[in-house]
Amino acid sequence: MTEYGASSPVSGCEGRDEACRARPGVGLKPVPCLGLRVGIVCYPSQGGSGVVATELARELARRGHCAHVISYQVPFRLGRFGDMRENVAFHQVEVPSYPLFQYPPYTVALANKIAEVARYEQLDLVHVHYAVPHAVSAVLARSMVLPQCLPVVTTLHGTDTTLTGVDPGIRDAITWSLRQSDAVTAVSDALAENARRVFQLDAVRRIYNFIDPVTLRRRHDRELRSRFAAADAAVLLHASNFRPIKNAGDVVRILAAVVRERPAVLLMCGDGPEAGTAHRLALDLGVADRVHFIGVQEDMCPVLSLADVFLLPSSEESFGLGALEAMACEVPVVCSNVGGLPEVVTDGVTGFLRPVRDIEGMGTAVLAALAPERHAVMAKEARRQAVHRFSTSRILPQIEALYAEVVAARRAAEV
Ligand code: GMT
Repeated sequence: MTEYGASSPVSGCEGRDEACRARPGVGLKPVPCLGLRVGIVCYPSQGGSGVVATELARELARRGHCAHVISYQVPFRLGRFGDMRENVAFHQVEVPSYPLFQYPPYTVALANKIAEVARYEQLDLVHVHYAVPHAVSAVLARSMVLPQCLPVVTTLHGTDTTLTGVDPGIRDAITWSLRQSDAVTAVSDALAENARRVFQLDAVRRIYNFIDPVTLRRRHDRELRSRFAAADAAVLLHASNFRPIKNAGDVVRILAAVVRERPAVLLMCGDGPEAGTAHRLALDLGVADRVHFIGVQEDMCPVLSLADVFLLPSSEESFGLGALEAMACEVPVVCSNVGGLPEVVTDGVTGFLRPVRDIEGMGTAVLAALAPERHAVMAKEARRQAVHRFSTSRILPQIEALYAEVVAARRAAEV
């Protein structure tokens, strides 16, 4: 593993202390840190990129680095106080409002905050999650502080590459910010390939999302399970932000197909625009009494531990973090054969991949996965692959190595 020496001063960056300490109104002292000081920029809302960024901040702290999470509110998986003692700090972006502004200038406010945190906390680099608009803000912030002191790493998460980032209204700015980034990563080979093509980037490094196998493991709770399901009923689970691409209606349709053959219930975890539609569909299909909407859950472990099969019939999914978290808890996955999902789920081994909108196919796959002997083998293999291929011990060294590389390269370039 990469070793990081103590907070050794780096050539060319010595002056930043004075420059930043001069900024009034920041009440906290910089956190003493033996590793790298990393700014992490993300969306705080329920959603994969914010979850990955939050887990990364925690994991970096565990490894002796300091993580400074920058967003407009505390990310939902970051405890308000709990993480603060662990070298994870939160910095809120303050967005000005003024009658003239029909749209709040968030991109500028974020750049301002990144630069302020970089100076005051002496960040070694900033790592933005989701390019829109974070990469633009980070590159601007880098120009505002001493450029040799603030490498920018941008991680693409999905719709920033397939949807929002390629909107003609912002595409050129996003492309520019990616080209200006010191490194661009993507969470799957499929997304990396897509990004190279649509943004015409030479190098996009694939670094998979990860799970902590120690905290995320199956913990049986028969009493809790019995509140949702009779002893003979299978528990199907879907967890998402219920955006249209998640096809929450298809989750309900798959349940309806399954209950024609055997008893089952469905837990719907999370919240979002299509939750109401899914509920009405459950009523229309006569399965509403078997569908439990359990809302947003900060700790997914108890929920995943109730499940027998995880459903993710999305139209698009660059990785499918929910699927990986399910696998870590011994839950086979039935999902669409799109984007990065085939890199996470091995068809017929840790779950089943079926074409998007293939309700009957997915229903049949759920029944196959629930066959007792097959289920036991798949559950075990799902956990094994999650740990072997995606655990923190495998992925974090790749991120640390990338950080060391970009820090060294930028400093060497400026000497
Ligand atoms: O791309 C998005 O819609 C946002 C993003 C999010 O914040 O939820 O989701 C993406 O990032 C996750 C973490 O890397 C991936 O697991 C999801 O597959 C991906 N979503 C899509 O590609 C639709």
